[in-house]
Amino acid sequence: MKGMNLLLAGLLSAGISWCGLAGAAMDTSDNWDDGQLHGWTGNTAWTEVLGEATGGNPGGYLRSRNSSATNPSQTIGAMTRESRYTGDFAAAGVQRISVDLNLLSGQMTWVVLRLRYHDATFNGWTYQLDTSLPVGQWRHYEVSFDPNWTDAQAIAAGWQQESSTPSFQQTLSDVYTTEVRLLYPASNVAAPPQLGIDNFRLHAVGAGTTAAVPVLGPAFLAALVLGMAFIGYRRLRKA
Ligand SMILES: [Ca+2]
Repeated sequence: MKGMNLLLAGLLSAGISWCGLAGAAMDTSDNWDDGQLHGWTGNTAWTEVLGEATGGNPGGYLRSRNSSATNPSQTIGAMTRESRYTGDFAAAGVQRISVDLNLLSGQMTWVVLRLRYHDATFNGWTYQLDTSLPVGQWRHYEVSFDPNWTDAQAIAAGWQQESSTPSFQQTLSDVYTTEVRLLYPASNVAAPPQLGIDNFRLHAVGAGTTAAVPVLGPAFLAALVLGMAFIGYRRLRKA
């Protein structure tokens, strides 16, 4: 029983470490080098994302495309509702977002970064990343901002407010989805484009550091839990 308590204590302390890391101001990112989606989905009901193991910038990447023959929104893209990409950006110290994009095929009208507010009843704020991507080439984008900006400051910096969306500051205090959205022209409906996405990153500033912090992936966290469990087991053997 004592041994079991030690084992539980090991697992519990691993859990506490995990929570502590998740709560700190730190970067989060995906490079999709393992070909997995990591919680990203198509940006609408008519799109899907695929994890590609090669062809990224470098390694794996996320491929977005239409999932059905008809797509009334004429957009493709990817979004995430993962807690590490949503919630209170001011509290998390998020002040920059970067991403690599590649128009794999087809044509485009524009591609934006979109941060939606609170839940599905609201829209969000968008930032236009580009209106013309070269086909088959990776291009890097960085967007810096202050989550506490007034609307006037956000608009002056290039952000646009959609309908049914509160202020920039309120939106960034409760982000529902983080999204990359590409609109394509009506002339492209018969042969819709595909978009490659790689190295998506939220840069957090906080705890007195502006340096990028390595992202702790599921494998690291699993190893951490296993390690703590092993320590608990060793204590059990010695007890
Ligand atoms: Ca990659």
